[in-house]
Amino acid sequence: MKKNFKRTLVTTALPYANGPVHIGHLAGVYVPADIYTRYLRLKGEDVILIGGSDEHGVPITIKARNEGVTPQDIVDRYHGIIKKSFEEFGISFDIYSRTTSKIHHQTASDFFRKLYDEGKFIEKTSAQYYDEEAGQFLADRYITGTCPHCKNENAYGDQCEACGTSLNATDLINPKSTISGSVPVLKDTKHWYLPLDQHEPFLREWILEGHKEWKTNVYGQCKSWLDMGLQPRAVSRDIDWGVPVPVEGAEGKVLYVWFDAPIGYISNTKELLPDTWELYWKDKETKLVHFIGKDNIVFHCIVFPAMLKAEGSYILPENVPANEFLNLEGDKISTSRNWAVWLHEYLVDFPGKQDVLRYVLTANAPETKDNDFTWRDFQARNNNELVAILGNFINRSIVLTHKYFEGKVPVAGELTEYDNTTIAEFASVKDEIEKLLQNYRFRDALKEAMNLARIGNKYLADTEPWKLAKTDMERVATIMNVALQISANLAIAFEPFLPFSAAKLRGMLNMTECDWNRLGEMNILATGAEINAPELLFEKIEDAEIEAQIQRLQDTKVANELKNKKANPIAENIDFEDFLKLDIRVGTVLECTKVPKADKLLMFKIDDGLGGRTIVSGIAKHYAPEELVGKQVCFIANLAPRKIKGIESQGMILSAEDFDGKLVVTTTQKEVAPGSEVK
Ligand code: B3M
Ligand code: ZN
Repeated sequence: MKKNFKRTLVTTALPYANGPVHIGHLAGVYVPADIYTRYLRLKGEDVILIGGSDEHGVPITIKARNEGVTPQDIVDRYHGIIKKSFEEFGISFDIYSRTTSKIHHQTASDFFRKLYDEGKFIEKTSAQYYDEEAGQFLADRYITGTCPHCKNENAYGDQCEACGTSLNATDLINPKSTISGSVPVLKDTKHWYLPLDQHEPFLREWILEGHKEWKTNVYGQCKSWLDMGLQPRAVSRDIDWGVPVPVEGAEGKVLYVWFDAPIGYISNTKELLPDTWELYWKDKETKLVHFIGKDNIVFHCIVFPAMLKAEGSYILPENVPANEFLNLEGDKISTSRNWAVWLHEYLVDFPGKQDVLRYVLTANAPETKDNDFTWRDFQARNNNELVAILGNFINRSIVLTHKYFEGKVPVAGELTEYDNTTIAEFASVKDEIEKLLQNYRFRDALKEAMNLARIGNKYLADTEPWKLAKTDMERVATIMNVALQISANLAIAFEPFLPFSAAKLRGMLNMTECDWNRLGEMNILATGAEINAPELLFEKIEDAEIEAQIQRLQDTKVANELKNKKANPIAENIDFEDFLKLDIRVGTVLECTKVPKADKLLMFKIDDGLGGRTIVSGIAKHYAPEELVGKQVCFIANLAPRKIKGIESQGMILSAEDFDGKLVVTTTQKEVAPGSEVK
């Protein structure tokens, strides 16, 4: 049964402030949340959009350590970059704050303390790895060792990245601290646990019975967690970066990042609305919606609700419309492999095209399954949809209004049957979009909005006002009035999806207000009202721009492959006598030419200090002939001569072969006399 709510509180997952944000973040969480919030705002509802950076957790401390800076330096840097990216893409946060704020530390600390005082945690002592040299307990990520499953020697204490198995640090064979390199010892430590098992009956009832309407991917994940049985979860850690555990004797311990981060939603609301925040968090008539990615489902559907329930005064989420993942050109987006389209880089290459990315990411959103972003699809959707349909219709409507009616909305005469069917189609689409938006089906909602533009485009193509202009200006006036009213409708319908373009369009149409409730009406623009000069809403994206992006990804792939390549194993040992048999010399290249009909071969004339010799070498793919003239090279001088393409080659030039097959000729570190021996 659907409740009627008075207000809506929308939260978006707090991204870790240890790197910039990419298209996967935008597609999975921030664009859908923004569409939803903008839509409710347009309807005049009471809604706030809360965001912020997640600035605690072990990965941030590891990054800081690797760079030789403090965790605070890291989060200051990335919080700034992330916040700016969201602003640039029009994510309309009412607040975007951070979990290192004072108000958050206080809020999270108080939250913990209340549960602690009321006995809602259990305390357990367990043995954890401790680095005696560094004098600190080690988070699982700080321990490496051999994976018991695949024998990878560089497995982390929480996971082996080679075979994907998740591990406990105590599973590792030969554990080593990454801080000091020493062998860690086990030492007892006390922690607080949230007894999720005790909350299980409630969670089962609340989710499995009470929220059957949740997206199937979300509901399914919850069900499988619940069916496996919940265990108590530690909510504190032995590290020095985070919110200190507010209990005497807990020095050196902080709240586990997944305990404090969701409380960040509350802290940020408090920061935004110091006097009225409780209305959004504690009033049953508030609808709380968490937008997240699928890897965060358990925390938002099970752990955080259990925390809120245990606290007692908070409402629980009404929905958690988590998305699946967006892939990039067929591969999983990965920060460590730099396989991503970073938002701040996109804006350098495509300035002013925020809406294009918003459009493509929504049209192709990973709502029900993982989806793929490809640059070709990006180009096609821009050129064939935004430019050819939406942009084209708007441009024609405004250009023709200027051409025939001096830029003023003309008076409509009698409507034909065709006009009426067009208008009717229009009116029905509005309900459809609303239903979809309310059910978090943003890609279908966008399709419907685009359908409005299609209807408009078809209307002009069918009625051909430019032909009637010679004979029937009254009819032309009616057509243009309808076309302009459709344009005004589009300015409303696209506002949640493409806020920059919608604002530009409203500017052209001189619309001062934008009210979702008027969507479908055909008298939004008053007759006689001025229309401004047309501006292009979208422009064609050329092949070369797309090819440059694809090339960049290709380069990333090659670079990654090189990074992963290891040197070949060393060949069998040889005797010193065998080595002495080789006569290696240095010579100066006098001439170098291509060998005809052999695309790999170069012919060298070498000054070997003994009257000169000819050597043929297979490095034409790696050097232009003139590049090597005058340079010194090392060569094997006593290799039996052999004929290559009819030329007698008297020796062999030595080259190093890089992991990607690239050949680089060897030379000496300083110039030496031609004929010098290499020993
Ligand atoms: N920072 C994980 C993530 O960025 C985590 C989300 C917190 S939401 C409270 O995927
Ligand atoms: Zn493994």
